[in-house]
This record gives sequence, C-alpha cells and structure tokens, in this order.
Amino acid sequence: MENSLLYPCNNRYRDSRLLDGLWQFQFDPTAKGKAQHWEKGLPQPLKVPVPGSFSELFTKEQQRDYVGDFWYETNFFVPRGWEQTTLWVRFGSLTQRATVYCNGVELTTHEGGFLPVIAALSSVIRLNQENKLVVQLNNELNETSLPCGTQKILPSGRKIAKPYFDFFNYAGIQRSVWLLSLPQVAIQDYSVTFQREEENALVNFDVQTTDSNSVQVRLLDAQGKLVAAAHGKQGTLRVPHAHWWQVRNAYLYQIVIQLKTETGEILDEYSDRIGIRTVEISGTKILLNGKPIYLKGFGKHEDFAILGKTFNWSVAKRDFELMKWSNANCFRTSHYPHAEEWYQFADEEGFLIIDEVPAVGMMRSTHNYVAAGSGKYTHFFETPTVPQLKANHLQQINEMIVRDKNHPSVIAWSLFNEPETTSAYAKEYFTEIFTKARQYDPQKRPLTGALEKNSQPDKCQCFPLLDFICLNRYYGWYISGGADIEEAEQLFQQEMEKWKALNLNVPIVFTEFGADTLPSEHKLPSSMWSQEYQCKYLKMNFHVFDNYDFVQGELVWCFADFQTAEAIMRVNGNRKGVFTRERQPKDAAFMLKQRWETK
Ligand code: BDP
Repeated sequence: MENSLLYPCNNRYRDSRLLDGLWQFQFDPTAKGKAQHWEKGLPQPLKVPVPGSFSELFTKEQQRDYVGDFWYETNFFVPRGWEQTTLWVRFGSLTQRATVYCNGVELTTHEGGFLPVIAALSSVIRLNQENKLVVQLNNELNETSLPCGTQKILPSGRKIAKPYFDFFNYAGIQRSVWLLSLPQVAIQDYSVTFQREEENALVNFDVQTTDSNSVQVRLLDAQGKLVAAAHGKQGTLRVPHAHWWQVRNAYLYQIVIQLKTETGEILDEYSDRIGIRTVEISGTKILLNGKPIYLKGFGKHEDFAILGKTFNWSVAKRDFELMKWSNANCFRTSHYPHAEEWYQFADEEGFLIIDEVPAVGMMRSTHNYVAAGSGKYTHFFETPTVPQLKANHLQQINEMIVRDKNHPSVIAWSLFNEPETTSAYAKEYFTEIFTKARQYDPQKRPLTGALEKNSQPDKCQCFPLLDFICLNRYYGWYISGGADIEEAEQLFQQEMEKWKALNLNVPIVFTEFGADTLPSEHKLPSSMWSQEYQCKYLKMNFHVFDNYDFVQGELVWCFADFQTAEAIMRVNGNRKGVFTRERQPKDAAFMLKQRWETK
C-alpha cells in the first residue's frame, strides 16, 4: 500500500484525518540532528504552519534562504474506532527529500519534492497514547535530483541555493498531511481508459487490490443514477449516450469500486469522480473526443506571497476564475506536478492540463533563461552522475502518472523543461526516458517536453521523441527586444520556416513566450517593461503563430508574477505574469481575453 497514491476518500471502510496545523520546526545547519536523535523529538523547536513553505515566514535572510537539513514534528492520537484497521500517514509532498519517523522509528525515505509520500504506521503506533511524527527534510539541489541545481558556500560558511531554474527553491511540508485508516484488505489503485462508439462510451477499468477477493465496479451519473456495472478486476462498462467531458463543460461520473468476499461482504470501497473523454494526436491536430482543440492559456507556477508553494483553496479558486474570465482552456504545471487539488478543480471546471515532471535545470547554468537563447553548448548529460539522475527522473515520471492518470483534465505529460538537447548524450538519455515512460500510462496520452531556443530544428536531437512539440521562445524579449522587435519577428519567422520545411506533421504548441512587465509602468510609445510593450510583444508573437496551421496552442509565460532567486534581471521575481502576484490583471490580460474569445 506504500505504492497506493489514491487520494484520501472517506466512507464506511476508509477514514482520514488532516494533521494540518502548527507543527514544531527546527533548522539543522550542521546536520547533527540524526546523530543527536532528533527523530525522538526536536530539542529547540520553533512553531510553523503545515502546510507551508518556510522561506516566506521569517524575517532573516539566513532563514528565508536556508539550505540544508530541517525537521518538522507533531503529535497525534489515533481516533477511536481505528483499532482494527491499517494506519498510514500521507504527505501531499515533502520538498525536496525526506525521511519520515514515527515514535522514533524510521518509516520511509523519499526523493523528489512534488509527489505524495505514504508511510505505514501500524507497526509503530500506540493506541490510547500520543504518537510522535517527525520528518527530516533536505532542500539541497544537485545534478542527480529533480529539479537540478547546486549550492554555494558563502565566506561566513552559510550555504545558499544556486538553482539551474528560474523559480524560488521553496521547501517544507507544502501540502496537506493526512492520517489514513484503511481496511486490512484494500483497493490499492485503479485506472480507466475510454473508447468512443459513436455516442456511446466504453469505460475499461483495471483495479489493483492487496488480495484476490472479488471486485465490483459501478458508474453513477451526475444525478447519482446507476448507468453501468461490472464484476472483476478488469472489465468494461458500457455507457449508452455518454456525457462526454468537454472543455469548460465538464461532466463527471462517479466510479464506485467495491472489494467483496465470496459471500458478498464488502471489505473496502473507493469512489472517485471521473470524466469520459479521449485524447489523441492526429496529424497536426490535438483531438479531444475526436475534435480538434486549440490550447489557450498559461504556464503556471504554484506561487503566492507568504504561502510560497503552499496549496491554498482560495488562491486556486481565484486562479480558475481568472482563467475562465480570460477565455483560457489550458495550463501547464510548470515546472513540477502541482498539488492534487489543482487537478480536481480542473476536472470540475473543464480545463486541460499539460502535467510536467520536475525535470527542469538540465543545463549547466544558474541563469538558464539567458543560457537558453545564447546558442552556446551548455553541457549536462555527459557526467558520471547521469544514471542516478535518470533513475530519479523515471521514478518521478512514474509517480506522476500513477498519481494523475485518472484526471480527465490531464491531456499530456511533459517530461522536461528546457534541457540541453543538442548532443548525442542528450539523445541517448531522452530516448531511454521516453521509451520507458511510454509504458506507464494506461491511457497512452501524448508525451512531450518544452524545448528552449537552442533546440533549433537543425540542432535539436530530441524533438522526434515528442508526440507534439512544445516550444519556449522569447523573440522580442531575450532576443531582439524593445526597439529591435521588428528584427525579432523576422528571426522568429525564419525559425518557423525551418520547422515548416521539416514537414513533421505533428502539432506545435508554444508553451512559453512572454515579456517582463511592471504594472506601475506605462509608456507611449511602448518600451520594454511597460504594460504597452507586453501587449505589443504578445501581438507580434500571435502574428507569427497565426501564419502556421500546425501551431495548435499558445500558453503564455506566465499566468502570474512569481518569486525567483535574486538577480539583476529579476525585479522581486519574474514579472512576466499576465496577472500580478496578487492576481490582478495587467493590460495584456484584457487583450488575451479578447483574442481567446474567438480563437
Ligand atoms: C524559461 C524557463 C522559465 C523561465 C522563463 C523566463 O522555462 O522557467 O521563468 O524562461 O525567463 O527559460 O521568464
């Protein structure tokens, strides 16, 4: 069950308690916690909120920019009635890596900061007494971890992060923590795939359980009426006149899975909301339910003042309202899998998601946004640490797909953002990544990855691996910006002509294009950083996109301004947001709203 990433669900057979609240917390800059047995209790703890990103909470730079080990602790009681069940703790994520202890005993370790961590508690738990849950975390970056980066030691001996990526390295317990009570014999996982038969749908299911008891699967419509039922761990539900899950018109069914004994006694039940839809690539089109769809929207970060990367329902609600207002239909979870609740929201609201693994920074540069357009070879995949990196990369792709496979909103998997792709080393690396990843998704959704400017049609060795091509391009910003924007358009057209000449017969989606813009700046005529320039820049890009019918999507960088490491090209973070960090529109938002109304 450690492998069961199913989202918590409460019913007669399953129960859960949130452990969110104020926890104890301690930095461990000399990494002495283990030797001093902090797993038994923290010696001098502070109090911090869980979920929370610690960096946004404190007033000293040593705390905000802290890199190294740090520990969390809380106490809990096992609720009454849970005695005969199996007990688990489930973290939505632990960033970047962690070891989990309960009552002084190590339960599990996990690498990677954006996917769930589950640990079995039953063997160490004390009923009728307080139990101590302690987590040791570490937020160092290296070249085998995802995302990639490094550390620097300052003259004082203090360590700071040097990410090879352009967002703040927020860390901590940033998503909810649940105590779970599950039956002794349980449903471990399930997956669904869909086939269209004119207006009817076939829903094929595959259920994994901890033993060989029998399984019943029922499908209920939005009114709770039974529409199909079947027995067995694998099978097919036939749904006559199916309501298809569509963009901004999301119809969700309820799937109810029961695990039963021979005599019909129910041992476990899991239910979930699913949408029936198909996704495929056909020539230069992306098809949803067999019909072409043009992707309109944003690259998105999990980022907000004070919260950092903490999931928050109100921020999520506001973001979906803004995306609906702007007539968007899609976003990319750049550059890591977001909290599960984002996907639930997207399922309900009918938004499409390109789900991205944290493979960002695979380019040896702490200013990747500069290196990305420089044309210089940035090295990466030729070092002896590559096998470890590859193992982590595959593990996280697998965990992401296991976690998110049943969300109708997820239409594609992005397996990287802007790596070095021009060397034979990169080709070998990504050939293995894509070949293995193709086996993970029962729905066989398209695989892609976002390519930076150095990944030109005549240089990139990896684009043939992608089912549709995602391009991040900054013509008019990093390349020929401001007064040179005319030249930018020409250079952009020249590159597009090269893609066209290859006659690839696959869609191209722009997953990044954007200009830093300060909401305080207005300029007539426009100049860089002003709101007018952001509009001019976007219009120029649209002018180019609209010339090519194989361009099948435009996701602006970025949905909202976000925090990054300090740098001379960053004004309190990256300001390419169409919305401010406080989620108010810049002028460009009104322009996008208008374009996307009819596009
Ligand atoms: C691209 C990266 C993205 C950056 C963006 C930028 O994919 O993470 O934030 O450029 O420079 O290189 O704004």
